[in-house]
Amino acid sequence: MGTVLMEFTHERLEDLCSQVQSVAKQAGNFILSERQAFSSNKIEVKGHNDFVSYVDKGAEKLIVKGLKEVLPIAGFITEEGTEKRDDNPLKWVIDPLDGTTNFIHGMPFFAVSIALLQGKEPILGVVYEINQDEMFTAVKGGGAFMNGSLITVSKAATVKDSLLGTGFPYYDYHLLDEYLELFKHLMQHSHGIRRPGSAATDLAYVACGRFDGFYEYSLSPWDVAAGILLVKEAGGVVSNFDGGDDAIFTKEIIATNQEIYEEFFALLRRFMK
Ligand code: 2AM
Ligand code: CA
Repeated sequence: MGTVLMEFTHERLEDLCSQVQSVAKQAGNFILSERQAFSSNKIEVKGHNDFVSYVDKGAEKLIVKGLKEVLPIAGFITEEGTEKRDDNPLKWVIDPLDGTTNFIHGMPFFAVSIALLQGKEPILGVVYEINQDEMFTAVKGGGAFMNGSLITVSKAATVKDSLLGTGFPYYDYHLLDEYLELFKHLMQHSHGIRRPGSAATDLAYVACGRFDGFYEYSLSPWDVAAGILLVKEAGGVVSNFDGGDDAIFTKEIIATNQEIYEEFFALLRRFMK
């Protein structure tokens, strides 16, 4: 049987999920312990506004080692590329430190994000927001949880009554003008817009109802794979800017509760397409 057809029982997924939480927590503890001693001299620049430190790489190595023990058969897609085995349809998608810029500047939002993908579909997702010690988890078909308690998306019925999360473009400016037009509109027709700086955390916040919606473009699979499953399992809707449901690989994402999705999608199309 090819790995793409590998079936996991709900119990098996739950068991994997609790092991992944331990790995995420270990990485979180490492990241936190390095924070005091962190020096800006130790930052490398990957691209325009794209930073990486030994903390990102160290956390990633720790996570990869842990996950190899949890499920040796699976491949990997990782942000820092310390492990390259992405030919397996069953693979871990890892961001060891989502919110590196926040981490570097001593700002609060940064998280470990780990998803297990079967083909293009996430079947397990863990986002661990380190500062608040909040562990967001989901397995396909099993609901979403924060520190073990069931979470659901918000009940806001209109965009006007919504608090929205977004990420500002930081290296890809091809939609900047359209983005700012939508921003201008939402600023005047919503409860407000926040930019925490960690997409994984933003999606977890949609899942638990703190945000009613989130949108951003030019994200990578490791930023969103786990968060997408969290939002879906918490009863929300996720799509790309064309309405397609494969937002992991299409670099554009909208994630909202059920109620505001159509209205928000229409606004996005009006201003950004
Ligand atoms: P990262 O920290 O793992 O790279 C938010 O816009 C998303 O973009 C975050 O998930 C963050 O993931 C990524 N990002 C990378 N560089 C950034 C920057 N300079 N400012 C904001 N976000 C950045
Ligand atoms: Ca990262």
